[in-house]
Amino acid sequence: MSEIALVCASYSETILAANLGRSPLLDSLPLHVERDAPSAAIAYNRALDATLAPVVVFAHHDVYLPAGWERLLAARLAELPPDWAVFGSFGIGLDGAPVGPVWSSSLGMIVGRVPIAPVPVQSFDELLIVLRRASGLRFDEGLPGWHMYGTDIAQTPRAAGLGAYAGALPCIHNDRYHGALGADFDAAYRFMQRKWAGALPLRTPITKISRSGLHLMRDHWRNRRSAGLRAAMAVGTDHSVEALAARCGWSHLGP
Ligand SMILES: [Mn+2]
Repeated sequence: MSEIALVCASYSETILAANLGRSPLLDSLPLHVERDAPSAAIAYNRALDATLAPVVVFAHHDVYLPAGWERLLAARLAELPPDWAVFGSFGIGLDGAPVGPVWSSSLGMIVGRVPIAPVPVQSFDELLIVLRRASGLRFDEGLPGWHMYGTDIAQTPRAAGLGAYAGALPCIHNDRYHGALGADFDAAYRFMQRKWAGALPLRTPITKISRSGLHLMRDHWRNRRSAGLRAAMAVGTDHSVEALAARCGWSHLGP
């Protein structure tokens, strides 16, 4: 098991204990937790420096990895082309289609197409990102805050001739309903607009990064308009993660 390091940046021991902390693989694998980092990029680079394993799994504290997940991960990694640098449970394909599947508590459903083979992606949802250390890839500490790092970490290897893929690696994202995109989201958007000006437009799981930035305004407006509907779809975060996995048929994963 030492070929993978499991990493989490967490601001809440309660959320961590109720979700990622309940994952069965923690019986045989230590969890490396980064606390009090000023940004996701800094937290994840600190974790890269603090671990040695050739494969590093970065998971949100509100993610649950059902029994057998690590065997399925090994099977998915074995399917990847040799150019792979990053792999994720949920991403946006080059055609704009979502690739999964994962359960989302904030949406109350399983999201993402289920690919038969790994799919190249332009962005990842940050819920779960797998990085191959030998790629030399690191997170860009110029990116502020806790948004968009799943898009940046997909674009960086692609610009260097390496691969970013998503594939069928189910997990539970017990995320809470979010009403609005904040100023920190806008700051990340502006950073990505400048950094990837030559690659725009880029689709993320949340929005579209465009030269004009009109999509950010549109999504602020859509978010306000759909707030009630989305709140009604969310199932809340007080269900046990084992029960959510069972509802999805994911109590025991296997290749
Ligand atoms: Mn999350």
